[in-house]
Amino acid sequence: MRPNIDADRLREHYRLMLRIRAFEECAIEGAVEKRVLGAIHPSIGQEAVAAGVVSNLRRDDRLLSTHRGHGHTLAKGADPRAMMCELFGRAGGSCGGKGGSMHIADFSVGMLGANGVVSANITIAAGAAHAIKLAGDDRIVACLFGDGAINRGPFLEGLNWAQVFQLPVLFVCEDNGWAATTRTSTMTGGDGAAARARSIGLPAETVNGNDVGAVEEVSRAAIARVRAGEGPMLIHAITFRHTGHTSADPGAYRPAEEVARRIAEEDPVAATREALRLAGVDPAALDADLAAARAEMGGHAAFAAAQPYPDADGAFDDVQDTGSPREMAY
Ligand SMILES: Cc1ncc(C[n+]2csc(CCOP(=O)(O)OP(=O)(O)O)c2C)c(N)n1
Repeated sequence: MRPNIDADRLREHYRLMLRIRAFEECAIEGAVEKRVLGAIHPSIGQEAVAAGVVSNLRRDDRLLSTHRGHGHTLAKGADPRAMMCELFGRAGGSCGGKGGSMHIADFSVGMLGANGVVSANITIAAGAAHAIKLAGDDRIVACLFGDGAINRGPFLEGLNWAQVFQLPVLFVCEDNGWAATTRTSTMTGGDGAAARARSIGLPAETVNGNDVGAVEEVSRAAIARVRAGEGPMLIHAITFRHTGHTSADPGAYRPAEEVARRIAEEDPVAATREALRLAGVDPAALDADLAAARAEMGGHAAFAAAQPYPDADGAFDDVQDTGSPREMAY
């Protein structure tokens, strides 16, 4: 852990990472009980990226996330109770219970959407950043995506557009080494995300994505630069997800000994706890943080499970209406 961060700030990150992990553990329990339907993509092991990048954004900054976006969304300040209701498909959910895990948006905190279409959030981020540039204020956009996303077209299109128009957007490649069941290095030419960004003129930095202090240091500098109008940047954060691709995926395609070793050596929550202990924080207080996170998220899950499903009359509210093809033909 880098010594760039004081114990109070590190404790804030620790608590946020515990809350993210507890949220997902409760969501997984809900999925096992078949009360959360649809895929849950846990970000367990990747919490330091959410904490180190997203918690340094302003509330009015914009955020675009992926199919693995609970941590990013919580770090942006979205209401965890509404998020849990959304996962449970209940009234009171962030999107009225009609979106689920992969489609959470909460415009009140600048969270423009999780996205199940790999890489699509990158071009949306460029569009949102262009809107901010036209508005002429100093908000910025942060867009997080996986390493698999860099092998799709919108990565080049979005980064190129942002670079050409010098847009206020911070791209963050959250590199867990896998794209679903495929080891990403086996399908990626060249040196990957940072090299590709630099090839079109975007400054890029690679960072240990399991070290929340390191992520914070790099992202604070990047956010300041982007906010100052100096154009887009990319952060390549190397991390590791503990679970298979979804909560229903045992991940049998990954070598068990590699998974066990990386969890033992790289878990950001354990590393942060150890850094706090070395800084003199009483381990009992750190245990209390964990208990508080679990109690909070368990309470939200119990609340969500007791809520009614959305009213059928509202099924067509808040959906795009382009008219029926029959009407348009006449
Ligand atoms: C356009 C598109 N193609 C394929 C998929 C199926 N799919 C879902 S997640 C995923 C892998 C994404 O890998 P990565 O971007 O590295 O994110 P990770 O799941 O590792 O966090 C794929 C191929 C999809 N959702 N969208």
